[in-house]
Amino acid sequence: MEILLAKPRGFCAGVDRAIEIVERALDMFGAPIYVRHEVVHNRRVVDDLREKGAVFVEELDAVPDDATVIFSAHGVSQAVEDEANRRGLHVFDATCPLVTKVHMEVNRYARQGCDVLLIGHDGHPEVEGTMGRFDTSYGGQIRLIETVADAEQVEVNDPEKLAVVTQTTLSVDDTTDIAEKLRERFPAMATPKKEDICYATTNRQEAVKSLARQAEVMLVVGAANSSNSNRLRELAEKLGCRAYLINDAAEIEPDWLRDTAHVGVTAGASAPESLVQEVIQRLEKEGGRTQEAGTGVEEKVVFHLPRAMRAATP
Ligand code: 10D
Ligand code: SF4
Repeated sequence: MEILLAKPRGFCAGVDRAIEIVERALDMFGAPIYVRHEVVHNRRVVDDLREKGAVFVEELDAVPDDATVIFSAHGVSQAVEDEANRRGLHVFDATCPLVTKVHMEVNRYARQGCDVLLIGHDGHPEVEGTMGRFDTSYGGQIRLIETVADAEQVEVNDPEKLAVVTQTTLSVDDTTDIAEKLRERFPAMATPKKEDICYATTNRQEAVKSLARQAEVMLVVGAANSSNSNRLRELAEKLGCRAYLINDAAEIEPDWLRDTAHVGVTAGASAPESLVQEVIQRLEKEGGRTQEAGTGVEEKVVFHLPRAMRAATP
Protein backbone atom coordinates (compact mmCIF):
# COMPACT_ATOMS: atom_id res chain seq x y z
CA MET A 1 0.00 0.00 0.00
CA GLU A 2 1.29 3.46 -0.97
CA ILE A 3 0.59 6.26 1.52
CA LEU A 4 0.24 9.53 -0.43
CA LEU A 5 0.88 12.36 1.99
CA ALA A 6 -0.69 15.65 0.91
CA LYS A 7 1.41 18.75 0.55
CA PRO A 8 0.36 21.29 1.68
CA ARG A 9 -1.69 20.06 4.64
CA GLY A 10 -2.36 20.95 8.27
CA PHE A 11 -1.73 24.17 10.17
CA CYS A 12 -2.16 27.49 8.35
CA ALA A 13 -0.70 30.85 9.38
CA GLY A 14 -3.90 31.91 11.16
CA VAL A 15 -3.94 28.77 13.31
CA ASP A 16 -0.22 29.05 14.15
CA ARG A 17 -0.83 32.62 15.27
CA ALA A 18 -3.96 31.84 17.31
CA ILE A 19 -2.27 29.04 19.27
CA GLU A 20 0.78 31.19 19.86
CA ILE A 21 -1.40 33.99 21.23
CA VAL A 22 -2.86 31.65 23.87
CA GLU A 23 0.59 30.30 24.77
CA ARG A 24 2.09 33.81 25.05
CA ALA A 25 -0.82 35.01 27.19
CA LEU A 26 -0.24 32.06 29.54
CA ASP A 27 3.48 32.94 29.72
CA MET A 28 2.82 36.65 30.25
CA PHE A 29 -0.07 36.54 32.72
CA GLY A 30 -0.17 32.97 34.05
CA ALA A 31 -3.23 30.71 34.29
CA PRO A 32 -6.14 30.96 33.97
CA ILE A 33 -6.46 32.53 30.54
CA TYR A 34 -10.01 32.42 29.21
CA VAL A 35 -10.60 31.57 25.55
CA ARG A 36 -13.97 32.28 23.98
CA HIS A 37 -14.81 29.18 21.90
CA GLU A 38 -12.24 26.53 20.86
CA VAL A 39 -9.32 28.67 19.69
CA VAL A 40 -9.24 26.42 16.62
CA HIS A 41 -11.49 23.43 15.98
CA ASN A 42 -9.25 20.64 17.22
CA ARG A 43 -9.48 18.54 20.36
CA ARG A 44 -5.73 17.85 20.64
CA VAL A 45 -4.93 21.57 20.43
CA VAL A 46 -7.62 22.48 22.94
CA ASP A 47 -6.65 19.71 25.39
CA ASP A 48 -2.95 20.71 25.24
CA LEU A 49 -3.78 24.35 25.96
CA ARG A 50 -6.24 23.39 28.71
CA GLU A 51 -3.44 21.39 30.33
CA LYS A 52 -1.32 24.59 30.35
CA GLY A 53 -4.07 26.62 32.03
CA ALA A 54 -6.42 27.84 29.29
CA VAL A 55 -10.13 27.79 30.16
CA PHE A 56 -12.47 27.44 27.20
CA VAL A 57 -15.92 29.06 27.42
CA GLU A 58 -18.64 29.63 24.83
CA GLU A 59 -19.82 33.06 25.99
CA LEU A 60 -18.32 36.05 27.82
CA ASP A 61 -20.74 35.72 30.74
CA ALA A 62 -18.64 32.71 31.81
CA VAL A 63 -15.56 34.97 32.06
CA PRO A 64 -15.01 36.64 35.45
CA ASP A 65 -14.41 40.40 35.70
CA ASP A 66 -10.75 41.47 35.43
CA ALA A 67 -9.83 38.30 33.52
CA THR A 68 -7.82 38.01 30.30
CA VAL A 69 -9.86 36.61 27.42
CA ILE A 70 -8.83 35.54 23.93
CA PHE A 71 -11.21 35.56 20.96
CA SER A 72 -10.87 32.41 18.84
CA ALA A 73 -9.40 32.41 15.31
CA HIS A 74 -12.93 32.32 13.84
CA GLY A 75 -13.67 35.90 14.99
CA VAL A 76 -16.52 37.48 16.95
CA SER A 77 -19.39 39.87 16.30
CA GLN A 78 -19.21 43.58 17.09
CA ALA A 79 -21.61 42.92 20.00
CA VAL A 80 -19.18 40.48 21.63
CA GLU A 81 -16.29 42.91 21.19
CA ASP A 82 -18.39 45.75 22.64
CA GLU A 83 -19.45 43.63 25.62
CA ALA A 84 -15.82 42.73 26.40
CA ASN A 85 -14.85 46.43 26.24
CA ARG A 86 -17.85 47.50 28.36
CA ARG A 87 -16.78 45.02 31.05
CA GLY A 88 -13.17 46.15 30.84
CA LEU A 89 -11.92 42.64 30.10
CA HIS A 90 -8.31 42.33 29.00
CA VAL A 91 -8.71 41.08 25.43
CA PHE A 92 -6.31 39.48 22.98
CA ASP A 93 -7.85 38.95 19.58
CA ALA A 94 -6.75 35.71 17.89
CA THR A 95 -9.12 36.26 14.95
CA CYS A 96 -7.25 35.30 11.79
CA PRO A 97 -6.30 38.48 9.89
CA LEU A 98 -7.97 36.98 6.80
CA VAL A 99 -11.27 36.75 8.74
CA THR A 100 -10.79 40.31 9.99
CA LYS A 101 -10.39 41.38 6.36
CA VAL A 102 -13.90 40.03 5.65
CA HIS A 103 -15.23 41.84 8.77
CA MET A 104 -13.81 45.08 7.40
CA GLU A 105 -15.40 44.51 3.99
CA VAL A 106 -18.81 43.89 5.58
CA ASN A 107 -18.42 46.99 7.71
CA ARG A 108 -17.49 49.14 4.70
CA TYR A 109 -20.41 47.89 2.58
CA ALA A 110 -22.82 48.51 5.50
CA ARG A 111 -21.59 52.12 5.81
CA GLN A 112 -22.24 52.58 2.06
CA GLY A 113 -25.87 51.56 2.66
CA CYS A 114 -25.47 48.36 0.63
CA ASP A 115 -27.11 45.00 1.25
CA VAL A 116 -24.58 42.20 1.71
CA LEU A 117 -24.96 38.54 0.77
CA LEU A 118 -22.70 36.30 2.86
CA ILE A 119 -22.02 32.88 1.36
CA GLY A 120 -21.43 30.50 4.27
CA HIS A 121 -22.78 27.84 6.62
CA ASP A 122 -25.47 28.65 9.15
CA GLY A 123 -24.45 28.25 12.79
CA HIS A 124 -20.69 28.35 12.16
CA PRO A 125 -18.92 30.75 14.56
CA GLU A 126 -17.16 32.59 11.71
CA VAL A 127 -20.54 33.24 10.08
CA GLU A 128 -22.00 34.47 13.38
CA GLY A 129 -19.05 36.84 13.77
CA THR A 130 -19.18 38.13 10.18
CA MET A 131 -22.99 38.61 10.20
CA GLY A 132 -22.54 40.47 13.47
CA ARG A 133 -20.15 42.95 11.84
CA PHE A 134 -22.92 44.40 9.67
CA ASP A 135 -24.28 47.67 11.04
CA THR A 136 -27.95 47.88 9.99
CA SER A 137 -28.28 51.52 11.08
CA TYR A 138 -27.21 52.63 7.55
CA GLY A 139 -30.35 51.01 6.08
CA GLY A 140 -28.92 47.83 4.54
CA GLN A 141 -29.25 44.21 5.56
CA ILE A 142 -27.02 41.11 5.51
CA ARG A 143 -28.40 37.78 4.29
CA LEU A 144 -26.87 34.32 4.50
CA ILE A 145 -26.66 32.27 1.29
CA GLU A 146 -25.90 28.58 1.78
CA THR A 147 -26.86 27.03 -1.57
CA VAL A 148 -27.49 27.74 -5.26
CA ALA A 149 -31.21 27.46 -4.41
CA ASP A 150 -30.78 30.30 -1.87
CA ALA A 151 -29.01 32.34 -4.55
CA GLU A 152 -31.93 31.78 -6.92
CA GLN A 153 -34.48 32.98 -4.38
CA VAL A 154 -32.90 35.76 -2.34
CA GLU A 155 -34.53 39.19 -2.61
CA VAL A 156 -32.54 42.40 -2.12
CA ASN A 157 -33.51 46.05 -1.56
CA ASP A 158 -31.61 47.48 -4.55
CA PRO A 159 -29.54 45.29 -6.94
CA GLU A 160 -27.38 48.36 -7.68
CA LYS A 161 -26.36 48.59 -4.01
CA LEU A 162 -25.39 45.03 -3.31
CA ALA A 163 -22.18 43.19 -2.39
CA VAL A 164 -21.14 39.60 -1.77
CA VAL A 165 -18.60 38.22 0.72
CA THR A 166 -17.88 34.67 1.87
CA GLN A 167 -16.76 32.52 4.79
CA THR A 168 -13.03 31.79 4.44
CA THR A 169 -13.16 27.98 4.55
CA LEU A 170 -15.74 27.04 1.90
CA SER A 171 -15.55 24.66 -1.04
CA VAL A 172 -13.97 26.71 -3.85
CA ASP A 173 -16.06 24.92 -6.49
CA ASP A 174 -19.43 25.14 -4.69
CA THR A 175 -18.83 28.81 -3.93
CA THR A 176 -18.05 29.53 -7.58
CA ASP A 177 -21.42 27.98 -8.54
CA ILE A 178 -23.29 30.07 -5.97
CA ALA A 179 -21.44 33.29 -6.88
CA GLU A 180 -22.12 32.70 -10.60
CA LYS A 181 -25.83 32.36 -9.93
CA LEU A 182 -25.80 35.60 -7.89
CA ARG A 183 -23.87 37.44 -10.59
CA GLU A 184 -26.33 36.25 -13.22
CA ARG A 185 -29.22 37.71 -11.18
CA PHE A 186 -27.38 40.81 -9.92
CA PRO A 187 -24.75 41.85 -12.49
CA ALA A 188 -23.91 45.07 -10.61
CA MET A 189 -23.11 43.21 -7.37
CA ALA A 190 -19.78 44.31 -5.85
CA THR A 191 -17.18 41.70 -4.93
CA PRO A 192 -14.11 42.13 -2.72
CA LYS A 193 -10.85 42.86 -4.57
CA LYS A 194 -9.34 39.62 -3.33
CA GLU A 195 -11.15 36.32 -2.80
CA ASP A 196 -12.45 35.76 0.74
CA ILE A 197 -11.80 32.01 0.63
CA CYS A 198 -8.28 31.96 2.02
CA TYR A 199 -5.02 30.73 0.55
CA ALA A 200 -4.83 27.76 2.98
CA THR A 201 -8.33 26.52 2.16
CA THR A 202 -7.64 26.83 -1.56
CA ASN A 203 -4.22 25.16 -1.44
CA ARG A 204 -5.44 22.19 0.67
CA GLN A 205 -8.34 21.60 -1.72
CA GLU A 206 -6.00 21.72 -4.73
CA ALA A 207 -3.68 19.18 -3.07
CA VAL A 208 -6.63 16.84 -2.42
CA LYS A 209 -7.69 17.14 -6.05
CA SER A 210 -4.26 16.04 -7.16
CA LEU A 211 -4.11 13.13 -4.64
CA ALA A 212 -7.61 11.93 -5.46
CA ARG A 213 -6.49 11.05 -8.99
CA GLN A 214 -4.40 8.20 -7.53
CA ALA A 215 -5.95 7.29 -4.18
CA GLU A 216 -8.88 4.95 -3.62
CA VAL A 217 -9.17 5.96 0.04
CA MET A 218 -8.64 9.43 1.56
CA LEU A 219 -8.10 10.02 5.26
CA VAL A 220 -8.64 13.62 6.37
CA VAL A 221 -7.31 14.40 9.83
CA GLY A 222 -9.65 16.99 11.31
CA ALA A 223 -12.56 17.55 13.66
CA ALA A 224 -16.25 17.12 12.89
CA ASN A 225 -16.85 20.83 13.64
CA SER A 226 -14.00 22.00 11.39
CA SER A 227 -15.47 23.56 8.24
CA ASN A 228 -12.28 23.45 6.16
CA SER A 229 -11.61 19.81 7.10
CA ASN A 230 -15.14 18.74 6.15
CA ARG A 231 -14.73 20.42 2.77
CA LEU A 232 -11.58 18.32 2.12
CA ARG A 233 -13.43 15.08 2.90
CA GLU A 234 -16.40 16.05 0.71
CA LEU A 235 -14.11 16.99 -2.17
CA ALA A 236 -12.24 13.66 -2.03
CA GLU A 237 -15.57 11.82 -2.01
CA LYS A 238 -16.85 13.86 -4.95
CA LEU A 239 -13.72 12.84 -6.86
CA GLY A 240 -14.42 9.15 -6.29
CA CYS A 241 -12.46 8.29 -3.12
CA ARG A 242 -13.85 6.55 -0.09
CA ALA A 243 -13.15 9.46 2.22
CA TYR A 244 -13.10 9.58 6.03
CA LEU A 245 -12.76 12.46 8.48
CA ILE A 246 -10.84 11.25 11.55
CA ASN A 247 -9.83 12.89 14.81
CA ASP A 248 -6.84 10.59 15.20
CA ALA A 249 -5.19 7.30 14.20
CA ALA A 250 -7.29 5.29 16.66
CA GLU A 251 -10.39 5.96 14.54
CA ILE A 252 -9.02 4.17 11.44
CA GLU A 253 -11.05 1.00 10.80
CA PRO A 254 -9.01 -1.89 9.29
CA ASP A 255 -11.92 -2.53 6.89
CA TRP A 256 -11.34 0.83 5.20
CA LEU A 257 -7.91 -0.27 3.97
CA ARG A 258 -8.80 -3.73 2.68
CA ASP A 259 -7.78 -4.11 -1.01
CA THR A 260 -6.44 -0.55 -1.03
CA ALA A 261 -3.29 0.15 -3.07
CA HIS A 262 -3.17 3.92 -2.52
CA VAL A 263 -4.35 5.77 0.58
CA GLY A 264 -4.25 9.56 0.61
CA VAL A 265 -3.63 11.39 3.89
CA THR A 266 -4.29 15.06 4.45
CA ALA A 267 -5.13 17.34 7.38
CA GLY A 268 -7.35 20.35 7.87
CA ALA A 269 -5.88 23.74 8.75
CA SER A 270 -6.53 23.17 12.48
CA ALA A 271 -5.06 19.64 12.73
CA PRO A 272 -1.55 19.36 14.25
CA GLU A 273 1.22 17.53 12.39
CA SER A 274 1.63 15.19 15.41
CA LEU A 275 -1.78 13.68 14.61
CA VAL A 276 -0.77 13.21 10.97
CA GLN A 277 2.47 11.46 11.99
CA GLU A 278 0.50 9.11 14.25
CA VAL A 279 -1.75 8.24 11.29
CA ILE A 280 1.30 7.56 9.11
CA GLN A 281 2.84 5.31 11.79
CA ARG A 282 -0.38 3.36 12.02
CA LEU A 283 -0.59 2.94 8.22
CA GLU A 284 3.07 1.94 8.00
CA LYS A 285 2.39 -0.73 10.61
CA GLU A 286 -0.23 -2.08 8.20
CA GLY A 287 2.53 -2.34 5.55
CA GLY A 288 2.23 1.11 3.92
CA ARG A 289 5.11 3.07 2.33
CA THR A 290 4.96 6.87 2.48
CA GLN A 291 5.59 9.37 -0.30
CA GLU A 292 4.76 13.08 -0.51
CA ALA A 293 2.13 14.01 -3.07
CA GLY A 294 -0.27 16.85 -3.81
CA THR A 295 0.62 20.13 -5.51
CA GLY A 296 3.72 20.75 -3.41
CA VAL A 297 2.82 24.45 -3.14
CA GLU A 298 5.10 26.15 -0.56
CA GLU A 299 3.24 28.38 1.87
CA LYS A 300 5.22 31.30 3.21
CA VAL A 301 2.41 33.28 4.86
CA VAL A 302 3.19 34.39 8.43
CA PHE A 303 0.99 36.66 10.55
CA HIS A 304 2.33 39.00 13.25
CA LEU A 305 1.28 38.60 16.86
CA PRO A 306 -0.72 41.47 18.44
CA ARG A 307 1.54 44.44 19.18
CA ALA A 308 1.39 44.03 22.98
CA MET A 309 2.74 40.50 22.59
CA ARG A 310 5.41 41.41 20.08
CA ALA A 311 6.77 43.94 22.55
CA ALA A 312 6.94 41.22 25.21
CA THR A 313 8.99 38.89 22.98
CA PRO A 314 12.35 38.13 24.67
O1 10D B 1 -14.30 25.39 11.10
P1 10D B 1 -13.17 26.15 10.46
O2 10D B 1 -12.57 25.46 9.30
O3 10D B 1 -13.61 27.55 10.13
O4 10D B 1 -12.05 26.37 11.58
P2 10D B 1 -10.83 25.49 12.09
O5 10D B 1 -10.56 25.90 13.46
O6 10D B 1 -11.05 24.06 11.81
O7 10D B 1 -9.62 25.93 11.13
C1 10D B 1 -9.07 27.20 11.17
C2 10D B 1 -9.89 28.12 10.37
C3 10D B 1 -10.42 29.27 10.83
C4 10D B 1 -10.08 29.85 12.12
C5 10D B 1 -11.40 30.01 10.03
F1 10D B 1 -10.75 30.93 9.33
FE1 SF4 C 1 -6.93 32.16 8.44
FE2 SF4 C 1 -7.46 30.63 6.34
FE3 SF4 C 1 -6.31 29.60 8.44
FE4 SF4 C 1 -8.85 30.36 8.57
S1 SF4 C 1 -8.02 28.69 7.34
S2 SF4 C 1 -7.28 30.68 10.10
S3 SF4 C 1 -8.79 32.17 7.23
S4 SF4 C 1 -5.43 31.20 7.10
